[in-house]
Amino acid sequence: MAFKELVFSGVQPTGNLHLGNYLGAIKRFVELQDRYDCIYCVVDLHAITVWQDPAELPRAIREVTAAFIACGIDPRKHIVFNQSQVAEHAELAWIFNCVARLGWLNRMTQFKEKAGKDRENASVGLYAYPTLMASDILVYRATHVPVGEDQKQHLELSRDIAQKFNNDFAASIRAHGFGDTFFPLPEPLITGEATRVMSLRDGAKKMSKSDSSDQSRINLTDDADAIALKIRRAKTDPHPLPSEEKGLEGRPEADNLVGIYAALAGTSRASVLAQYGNAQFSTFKTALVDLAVSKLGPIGAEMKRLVADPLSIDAVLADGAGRAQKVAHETMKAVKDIVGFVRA
Ligand code: AQP
Repeated sequence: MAFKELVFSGVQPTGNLHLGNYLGAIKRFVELQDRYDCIYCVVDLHAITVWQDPAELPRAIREVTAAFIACGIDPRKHIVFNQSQVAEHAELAWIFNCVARLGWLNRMTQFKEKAGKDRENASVGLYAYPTLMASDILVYRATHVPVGEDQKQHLELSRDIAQKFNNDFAASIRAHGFGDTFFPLPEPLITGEATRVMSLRDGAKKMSKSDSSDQSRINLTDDADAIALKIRRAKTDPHPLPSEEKGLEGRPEADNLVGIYAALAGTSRASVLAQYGNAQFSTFKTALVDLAVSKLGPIGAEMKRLVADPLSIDAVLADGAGRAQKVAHETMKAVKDIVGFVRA
């Protein structure tokens, strides 16, 4: 069956939105708006899989919404909302909990990383995170999902869940007139030069909101001085930049900074190296500071302006949630029929 092309993606309101979230996800969301209908979600149900202070969470939800808008997402043409306002996400997630297999979830590396050694003390929600993510996407029967590299495994699981639901319920799907398949197999969109931005302090670690060192990441709300300081202090190696991409192999910090430059400038690593090959890091970092400040400065300023008016942000979220809920509700009616529930 041919599905209408639709983009869905989400960002957790867990504080400290950073350059990785921007280059790996939000910047890509903006670019896709011209080609697709898009639904962009502040995934607050995902956020509480680890402890969130109830006094802080509303601010974090509004800050991600502000980031979406400040980066250029148009909430009138597309849909922007927070997940907890559309109950169908959690409803479909339960059904997917009964479709997904324990063995599949046991393979998820993000759970292993986040639960760490204290696995027994991790929330059930953290373990079941990927089934909720599948439901976020599939409750809209979305076909394309822009994400950073770290979400690839979860996307593959979403495809497995969609496939198993389609297979398990094939007869019922046909009997209810939905053709041969009910859910599309959503395609990950993981492209560009910054699909995995690394920590500025350690080229082997992903740049992350939860890293205890603020020096490891550039926050979208950092001012010019903070951006400059963090880039100047970023870990490097003693050699000048290579003039070809091959020369970045085995040099994770150099590769990271060149990738960040390329993604911010909208160009490729190769063309950055054509310009800065053989340059010392001091020269390259000065150019990177100028570029980062010119691209991120206006975003940070606009985010601050938007979060100062929480009522306007809440109105955007309420409007988006209303429109999202209409689509999600239709999907859930069909899913209930397919599964065999009795409904009014
Ligand atoms: N370092 C990164 N490079 C490229 N893309 C990234 N993303 C996250 N980190 C990087 C992408 O940003 C989107 C939103 O991510 P998220 O906030 O929902 O959760 P996450 O992937 O768990 O991000 P963090 O920053 O690492 O958060 P914490 O520390 O809370 O776990 C996703 O598309 C993600 O791929």
